[in-house]
Amino acid sequence: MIPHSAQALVDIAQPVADALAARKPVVALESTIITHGMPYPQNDEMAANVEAIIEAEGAVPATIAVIDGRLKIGLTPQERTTLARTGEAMKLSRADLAFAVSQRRTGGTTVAATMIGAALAGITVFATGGIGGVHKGAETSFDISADLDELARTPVIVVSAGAKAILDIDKTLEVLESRSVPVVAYGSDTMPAFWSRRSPHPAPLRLDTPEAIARFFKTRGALGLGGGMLVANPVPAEHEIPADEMAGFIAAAQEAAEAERVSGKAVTPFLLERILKLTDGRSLATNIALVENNARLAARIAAARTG
Ligand code: PSU
Ligand code: MN
Repeated sequence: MIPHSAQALVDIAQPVADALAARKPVVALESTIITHGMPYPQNDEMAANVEAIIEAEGAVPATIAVIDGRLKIGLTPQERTTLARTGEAMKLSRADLAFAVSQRRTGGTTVAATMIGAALAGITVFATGGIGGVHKGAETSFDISADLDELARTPVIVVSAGAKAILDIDKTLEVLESRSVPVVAYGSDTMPAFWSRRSPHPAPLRLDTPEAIARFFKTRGALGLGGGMLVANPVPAEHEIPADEMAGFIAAAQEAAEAERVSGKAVTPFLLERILKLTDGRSLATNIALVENNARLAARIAAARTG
């Protein structure tokens, strides 16, 4: 499956290789959420729980990361815990994935870089929390995540809880539309906003079953349309923080980022950490619940693709 030129650089964990060879469902998972999205030990617990949920659904999890210059498709529990504890991991997107491999570095892969790893290995379904997108104030900062370009070019289904509410959701949807990325809300007419089930934005497309999502993706491939697609799965009601409650915390975090002139890759981790503090950890509990919810749906989509 792996292109010849990449074979010497990539390690596919045995359970993942076996599942791919037997055409069993596999779900890719990102690792920036582990290295830069949550504190230790919650990051490690979250990653272990998410893998267990995927296994309970009958699929094989493949957490993707770069460890000592090896592009890993699937981590052992020990590798995962080591990654969760290290304070020195890079945050890797398309621009720096090969840098980390060539310099024998260690890093968490963002949505963009995880899509690249998944596609190299032949994995087409990927679960995460929230994608990167167009930041508030992007008209002056130009801060637009490389995740959006990756969704346009790499054929992987990304299951998320929408765009993080720290982003400008309107502008994020506009860019996705310009880049011809399908955005499918799962069982909802409105776009979810990560910690909240609803946003004021109507969903571009809606589907209500994993089978329908799998069929949509297959049809895109059959028509030669290429590229990925974004599934937006609302957080379960019992874990949500309503948008009007989150708005104040997000605005405060945003102001702090501007005051401290945070820029580039540091913006998303800074905002997430600040919001965690402002909400007394409540945002983290919701973040964990929504990733678990996305893992479950992703496993069902992966099963529908192979079934
Ligand atoms: N959502 C989270 N936590 C995270 C991220 C998203 O709840 O850590 C990460 C993802 O890896 C995403 C990245 O791809 O943030 C986007 O970063 P940037 O905005 O710098 O592209
Ligand atoms: Mn950015």
